[in-house]
Amino acid sequence: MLLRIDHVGIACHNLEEKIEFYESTFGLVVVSREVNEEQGVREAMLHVADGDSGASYIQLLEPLHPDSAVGKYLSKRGEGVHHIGYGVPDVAKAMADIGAKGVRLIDERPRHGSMGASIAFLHPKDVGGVLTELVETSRH
Ligand code: MC0
Repeated sequence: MLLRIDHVGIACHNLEEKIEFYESTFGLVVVSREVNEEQGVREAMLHVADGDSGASYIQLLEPLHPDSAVGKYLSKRGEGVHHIGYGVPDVAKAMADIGAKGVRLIDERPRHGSMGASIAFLHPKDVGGVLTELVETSRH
């Protein structure tokens, strides 16, 4: 069902500062920057590696406002890993399959994600404290 780790989402206070850190420390390259009003974030995708089932990224997330998902996370927990995004072949099917196992779906239907992906979140309380995102993408 899961193809790869598509991305690890990292919450931060200052996107530009964190991009510079990841570029200078790890040599990563930004391949996309977006503002996602629906999700309340400004984000950047930094390419890490390519695999047979697609690429993997670090996603840096800065909140657009304090009462957004990432804003609340930052005020409660500070900067750090916010979620893991797994690549799936068919997000609607993965939602149905995983939801049938009793895991709460945060999204009723797939939403728009980074770089044209179709995404859906699973509740962290049902995944051992890990906010989990399903990601369907045609990008490789
Ligand atoms: C909250 N909790 C988390 C968490 N966020 N646990 C693990 N990881 C996280 N990221 C925990 C809190 O500590 C709290 O636990 C409980 O969940 C309720 O949290 P809350 O602060 O009261 O907040 P809620 O309930 O209003 O919302 C939490 C929820 C929300 C996960 C439902 O953040 C959500 O819908 N997230 C999905 C959307 C999202 O995160 N979007 C931003 C990334 P305690 O034990 O204290 O009760 S958008 C994105 O990433 C897109 C652009 C993409 O990838 O392409």
